[in-house]
Amino acid sequence: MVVKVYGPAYASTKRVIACFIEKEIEYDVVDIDLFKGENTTPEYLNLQPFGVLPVIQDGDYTLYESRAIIRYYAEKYKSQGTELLGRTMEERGLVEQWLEVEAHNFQPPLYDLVVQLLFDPKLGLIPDQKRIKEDKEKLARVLDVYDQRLSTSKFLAGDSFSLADLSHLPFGQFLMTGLGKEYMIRDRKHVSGWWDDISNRPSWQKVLQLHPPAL
Ligand SMILES: N[C@@H](CCC(=O)N[C@@H](CS)C(=O)NCC(=O)O)C(=O)O
Repeated sequence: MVVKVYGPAYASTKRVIACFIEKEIEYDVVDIDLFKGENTTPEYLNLQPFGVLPVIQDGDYTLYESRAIIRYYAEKYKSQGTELLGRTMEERGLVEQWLEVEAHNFQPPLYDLVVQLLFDPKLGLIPDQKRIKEDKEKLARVLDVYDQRLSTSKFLAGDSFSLADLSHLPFGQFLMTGLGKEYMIRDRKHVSGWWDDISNRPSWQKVLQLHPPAL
């Protein structure tokens, strides 16, 4: 059964697609254009009642929330493709810890920067400079913690690449390209080396090549 994934042009969906490629899971995409409101049609809301991307359909099984989806598939296909959940209970705990840090510390200020600096101007809205400054300060503090962690650990959860690292790719990519704030990564030696390791993986390069960003 080929899994259907909605909205490949958007960052949160790319988290899921990177996981599919690492786990060698076949998928088909359904394009959704947020700027045309295609996430607010009754058909889409029937699949994802909060109207955000992504959602997947696997036969008659429907699942939304990108991190729930990647956890589900990493567990379901544990022995296929790259092991992404850690090899021991302790590694699994660290994978979960850093997935939570990504969701609650890393992504929120970065998501807001993307909205303020990329989405809002496209909708004719004026970015809030005070919020942008606060977001950059918050993100800098988070990245300082990462730099410390990555000075003693090759990847966030230990010696091997895991969902914890993968989950940072879609929004980390905005720092490098869309937002032009690559200095936030490059000014931190260990974060910079880690970023090169994870973003040069064939899976992420394939995501970027197959699914160009909406903005
Ligand atoms: N927690 C959700 C968040 C998803 C999310 O924010 N998706 C964005 C695209 S990257 C979206 O659909 N935004 C449309 C909106 O907020 O109206 C997940 O990880 O699946």
